[in-house]
Amino acid sequence: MYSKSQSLFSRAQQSIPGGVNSPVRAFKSVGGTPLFIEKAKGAYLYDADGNQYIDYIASWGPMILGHAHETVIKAIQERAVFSTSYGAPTELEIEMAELIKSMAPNVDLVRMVSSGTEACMSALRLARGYTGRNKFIKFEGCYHGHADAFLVKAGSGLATFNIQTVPGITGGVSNDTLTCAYNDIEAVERLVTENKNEIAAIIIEPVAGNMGCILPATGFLERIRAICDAEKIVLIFDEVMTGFRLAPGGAQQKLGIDADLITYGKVIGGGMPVGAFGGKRKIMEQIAPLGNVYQAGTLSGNPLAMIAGYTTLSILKENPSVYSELEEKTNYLHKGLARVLQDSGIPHVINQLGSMISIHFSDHPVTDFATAASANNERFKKYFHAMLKRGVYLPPSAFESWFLNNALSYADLDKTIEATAESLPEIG
Ligand code: HOZ
Repeated sequence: MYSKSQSLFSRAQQSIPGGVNSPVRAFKSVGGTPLFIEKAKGAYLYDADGNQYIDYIASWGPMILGHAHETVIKAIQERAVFSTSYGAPTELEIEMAELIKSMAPNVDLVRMVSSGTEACMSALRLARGYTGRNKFIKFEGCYHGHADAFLVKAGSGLATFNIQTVPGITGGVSNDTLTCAYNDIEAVERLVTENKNEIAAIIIEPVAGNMGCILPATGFLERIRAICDAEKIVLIFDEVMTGFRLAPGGAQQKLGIDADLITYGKVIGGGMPVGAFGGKRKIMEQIAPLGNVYQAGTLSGNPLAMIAGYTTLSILKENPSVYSELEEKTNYLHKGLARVLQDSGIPHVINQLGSMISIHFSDHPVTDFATAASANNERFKKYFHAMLKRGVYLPPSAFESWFLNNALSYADLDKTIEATAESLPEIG
C-alpha cells in the first residue's frame, strides 16, 4: 500500500536530514513511513502509490479553498511568463497590501516576507526597537516559527518530539523569553509585575493551533489587551494560522480584540511561501527604510507568491460565505465525531473554533500545553494510523490543529466520521 513512499523515504534519508524538509511531516511521533505526495486536487491528496486521502492538513492551513483551485492556478500560470522574480517593487505588491488592509483590522502598514517564521521574528524585533525593551512573553505550547527567541517551551514539532532545549540557542537569547501557561492570566500579571518596564511584547496565538487547537478562555485575551495598554507593551497576535481563516479579518475580527502588530502566513500566500507582518502606523514606521529597525528579503513580495495570495484573499473577500460554509462543515464533523466517540466510551475532548479542530484523548478539558500533553497521545497514534488506512489524512501529531478546506463535501465528512467509528476497535 505504501511501497513507493517507503522507497522514496529511504532514498530521501540519504540526502535530506531525516528525509524531510520540516520535522513534523516525518511521522516520527506516530511511527510509520511518511507519505510522499504526488498531487492534490480539491479536498484530496494522492500519494506516490496512487492512494487517495481526504486531507485535514490543507498544507497546515493555507489551502482553505482546497487544492489546485482553478482560479488561483490560472493566475499563477499567467503571471509566471513575466518572470518569477525582479528584486524591485511591483504594482501587485501595492494591491496586495491594500487588499490585506481592507480585510484585516488594525493594519495601517504591512510588510511582506516569505514565511510565518520571518513575520514573527521581524515583529518581535520591531516591538523591541519601538519600546527599547528586550524581554517578551510567549505562552507554553505556542509556536511562532523557528527564530531563536521563540524556541522556548514551544509547541508544534518541539512538543511533538519533546525537545525541551534546543542546542545552538544561547542563554543570552533565551533569557529574554518569559513563558507562562496559555489561559493563565494571573501568571501573565505576575511576569509583568516582576519585569516592570522591561517587557517589549506579549506574543500569542489568539486561538492556539500548535498544541492541538486550544481556545482562549473567556476574558483571557481582553485582560492581556488591558495589561498591554496599561504597561505600554506591544501586543502581537500571531495570526499565521488564524489569519484569513477564522474570518476575513482573522481572530481579531472573530474574537473582537485589537492587536498592535499582527503576523500572517499560510492562507495569505494561497499555498506559496508567504508571510507578512503589519499593524499600527506609529509602530510600523520604525521599520527600514522609514526607521532603523532593519528587515529585508530578496524574495519578499515575489510576484508568483503575491498573485497566489492576492487571488486567494480576493476570493475569500468576495465570497464571505466560505467562512460560514467552513464553520458549518466543521460543526458537522465535530458533532459526528463526538457522537461516535461518546458511544464508544473512550475519553475524549474535541476543541474547535471555526474551521480549526482537534481531538484529544483525554478525560479533562484541554486548555493549555500541560493538559494537551497529559492526554493519551499513544491512543492518538493508533487513531492516526487507523484513519490513514481508511483514506483520511490527519496531522501526524496530537500537537497540531486540523484545518478544514472548503472543497470538503458532506460525503467526505461522513466518510471521516464512519472511518472513526470503524477505527474504534483498533484504538480502544
Ligand atoms: N510547523 C508546521 C505545523 N505547525 C509544520 C510544517 C510542516 O511540517 O510542513
